[in-house]
Amino acid sequence: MTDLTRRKALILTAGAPIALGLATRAKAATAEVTIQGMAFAPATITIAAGDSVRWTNSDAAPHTATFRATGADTGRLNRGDSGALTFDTPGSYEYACAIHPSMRGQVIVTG
Ligand SMILES: [Cu+2]
Repeated sequence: MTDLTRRKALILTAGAPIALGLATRAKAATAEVTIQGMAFAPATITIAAGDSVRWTNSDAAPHTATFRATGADTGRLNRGDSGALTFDTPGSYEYACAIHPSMRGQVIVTG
């Protein structure tokens, strides 16, 4: 083995854990919820820990996705606006529109 070859082998070994870490992170997904007709669709969405949910408002009325228990909030979404939140901890999270409290949804985060 020449010095150059040995050096390359060491670099490849050292790089492997970094590559695995990137692959794990690349799996994180974003699930889509549409807000239309004064309702969240789907009303219940299931994601994996580390994933995000993006809400997009298709109504003329402004809406939010507000999680009272955790304080997470998309803020006010006007027509055409989107807001995303990331969920790192498994659990069941209920939310509502802060402007129209009868509009309710749920995010289920699996481990
Ligand atoms: Cu609303």
